[in-house]
Amino acid sequence: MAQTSPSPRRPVHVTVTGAAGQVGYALVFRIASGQLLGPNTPVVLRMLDIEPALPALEGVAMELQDSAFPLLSDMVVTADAETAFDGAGWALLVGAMPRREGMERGDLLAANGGIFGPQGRAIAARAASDVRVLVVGNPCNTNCLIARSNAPDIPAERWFAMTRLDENRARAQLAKRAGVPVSQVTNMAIWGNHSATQYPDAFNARIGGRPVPEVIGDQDWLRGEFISIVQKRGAAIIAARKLSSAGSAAAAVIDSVNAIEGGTVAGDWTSLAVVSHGEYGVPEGLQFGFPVASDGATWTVVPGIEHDARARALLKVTTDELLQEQSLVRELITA
Ligand code: NAX
Repeated sequence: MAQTSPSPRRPVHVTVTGAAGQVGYALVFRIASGQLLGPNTPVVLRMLDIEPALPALEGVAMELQDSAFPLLSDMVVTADAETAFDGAGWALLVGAMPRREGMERGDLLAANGGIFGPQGRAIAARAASDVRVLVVGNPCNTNCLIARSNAPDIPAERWFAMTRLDENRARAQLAKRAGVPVSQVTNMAIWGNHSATQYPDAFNARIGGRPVPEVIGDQDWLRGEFISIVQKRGAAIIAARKLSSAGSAAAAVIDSVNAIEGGTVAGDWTSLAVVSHGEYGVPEGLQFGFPVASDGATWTVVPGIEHDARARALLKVTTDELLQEQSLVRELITA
């Protein structure tokens, strides 16, 4: 009897903005090879960048073609946001306005608001009805808040900003200090803003199932140098590479989407900045880095994590920074 092969799955459209940039370059090959959505899901890559970057982006598309990825069913290269988000099941918002010399924080936020507000509206107008959005471009928490508020018909639960790179950096530092493989480090949460005020919480993390402070006895290091290394790791990469993190950022995008779609391991969590519903006293509506557990269909902020007075003070610093960012872009937030 002739064997019938299973009908091929319909491709998922994945939009990457800023696709001609360095994170984009590291990311699109991983998406096309199946690492974002798995080995059975074909993808259509929809790559957006600004007009002057399109020739370079065409070159990236040529390289993707030359890679002959079996799962890459089509590509779109465009400078038009509505075209880019057409039918998107995942929107990975990487492109952003970088901080230029002499630019005030408010100017940077406003310039990015000019990108993320229209992109939010374009996603609402054109993306698939089940679209999910991960914002990477900085300042990613507030950019995500702006985009989300410009797409009020898309449930707030579908919007994420990336704190997973910080988590991965933290896990790697703890593993190195304890002399164990990084896979032994679990329950590592990044709280708050993806910025130098973030709180990487080693006190609730685990190594081989044991609380980190039991394994790494040096509490001063956990409270001091560890936090500072993680908070400043992005700057250390720039100092060494003269370019910001790109390969590790792309890896963290893959990890973030895999955790959301594939679920987190029971008892563990992933770090994601998600909409606050007031958990842990964080003001409602902020896009705040929390420990998140996912079953692949829905996610929740992990409840019941204890913080001592020092941790609470650090959480207040990062919360205040996000509130300040929010107040600087108040007029760009429409809902
Ligand atoms: P690049 O400057 O290499 O690339 C950015 C790309 O975005 C450029 O090709 C640019 O033309 C494009 N772009 C600018 N405005 C755009 C618009 N309106 N629509 C579409 N594309 C637009 O930066 P790269 O190193 O790739 O970093 C990208 C963003 O990720 C930056 O904002 C960076 O700060 C942020 N990062 C965030 C991380 C996180 O953990 N959340 C880590 C990695 C990264 O530093």
